[in-house]
Order: sequence, then structure tokens, then C-alpha cells
Amino acid sequence: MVENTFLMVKPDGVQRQLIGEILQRFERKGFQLAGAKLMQISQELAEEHYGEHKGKSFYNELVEFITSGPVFAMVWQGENVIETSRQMMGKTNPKEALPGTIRGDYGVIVGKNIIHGSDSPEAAEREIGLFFKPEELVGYEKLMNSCIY
Ligand code: DAT
Ligand code: MG
Repeated sequence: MVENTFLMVKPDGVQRQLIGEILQRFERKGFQLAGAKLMQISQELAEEHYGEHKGKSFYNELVEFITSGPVFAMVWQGENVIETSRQMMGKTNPKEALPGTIRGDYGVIVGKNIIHGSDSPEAAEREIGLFFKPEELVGYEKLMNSCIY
């Protein structure tokens, strides 16, 4: 099923100049970029985005980190993109993430794990709506699709 997902290069990934590297992985995989922007997350947006973690020991640190500098927010589209992008990111803790995954290749500690990705269709819809206005998303026919599908 063709899905949309929300992916975001976190402040550590932006500072480490990994935006291009990360974009390239999803482009080369064959997924389609539907929207992207460099932005500073407000305290309110951070708390809403990470609402499911409120009350956990790392919550304050997480909100502080995600608002500490610019992030690169993206919407990607493709067959099974939600699950596949999570696999491409690797496990939450880079210590456990396999080489070849984004977190496995570039991260060291769980608090600075480079990238966020929606973990379910419900989360994807919610997060896309939090970060993007409908008019910021672009639908188009990618000519290379006939080589991918
Ligand atoms: P993911 O980002 O893989 O979806 P998550 O939703 O469980 O993981 O947690 C959100 C973020 O919170 C995660 O990317 C990094 C941080 N985090 C999770 N567990 C943590 C922990 N035990 N200690 C510190 N930070 C943690
Ligand atoms: Mg999560």
C-alpha cells in the first residue's frame, strides 16, 4: 500500500551536516519526497509531537534536545514506507542499531540518534498534520516510478 510518513533529521543530524546523506538514502531507495523544510521546533510543537513520552524519565531532555537547533522535516511517500523507513533508521538506541542503518552508521547514544520517523500509519498522519500544512505537500508523478514499481 502506498503510504506517507513523517521523517525528521534531528538537531544533531543537521549540525553534523547529514541532511544530504539522509535525503540520498531515501531517494536512492526509490521513495518519493512530498515535502521538506528546515525549521526551528517550538516548545509547544515539541511537547505535542512527543506527547506519548510525557512523564518518562527522558522526556524533558528529549524536548530540550529537539528544540535546541534547527531540524529538517520531511514527508516521504511510497509502498510500505512507514515500516521500511523505520528499518532504514535502525533501532532507537544506536548502540543496538545495525551497521548500514542511519542510526547504526552515524549515531552513538540514544539521546542523539540523528533521525525521527513515524512508527505507525496513525502516527504518520498525526505527525504530518503537526508539521505540514496541506499546501506544503506536493503530489506529482515521479517518472522513475515505472523503474521502481
Ligand atoms: P523512536 O525515535 O525510535 O521512535 P521512541 O519513540 O521510543 O523512539 O523515543 C523517542 C526518542 O526519545 C528517541 O528517538 C530517543 C529518545 N529516547 C527514547 N528512549 C530513551 C531513553 N531510554 N533514554 C534517553 N532517550 C530516549
Ligand atoms: Mg517514536
